[in-house]
Amino acid sequence: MPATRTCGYDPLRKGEVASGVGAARDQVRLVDLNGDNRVDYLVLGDHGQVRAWLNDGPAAGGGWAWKRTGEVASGVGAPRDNIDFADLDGDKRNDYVVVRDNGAASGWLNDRIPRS
Ligand SMILES: [Ca+2]
Ligand SMILES: [Ca+2]
Repeated sequence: MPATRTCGYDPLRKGEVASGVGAARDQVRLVDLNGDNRVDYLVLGDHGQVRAWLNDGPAAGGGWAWKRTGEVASGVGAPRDNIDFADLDGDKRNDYVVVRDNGAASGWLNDRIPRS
């Protein structure tokens, strides 16, 4: 039986792309950190610290390949809920952004994470 389509999307033949690392859903972000056009898997801590797994694409033996990089941001004193990611300088690497409760935003450029 063919897999069900959803609004024009075909289901991935690879199925699950990440099995998780023990973090809760509200800690996980999918963001392209290294500018290779593949979203990477991020886990944010309570104080805005970020651990990352870079997306290496489909694995040869099935499933998806992720390269653990460890902590890529130690946080800047803002809670997880205030952290966002956006490419501020146009280099295709998403940068670290804190959006405060009054709507003001501050950014930290991402210039250390190598492309795969
Ligand atoms: Ca990436
Ligand atoms: Ca950037």
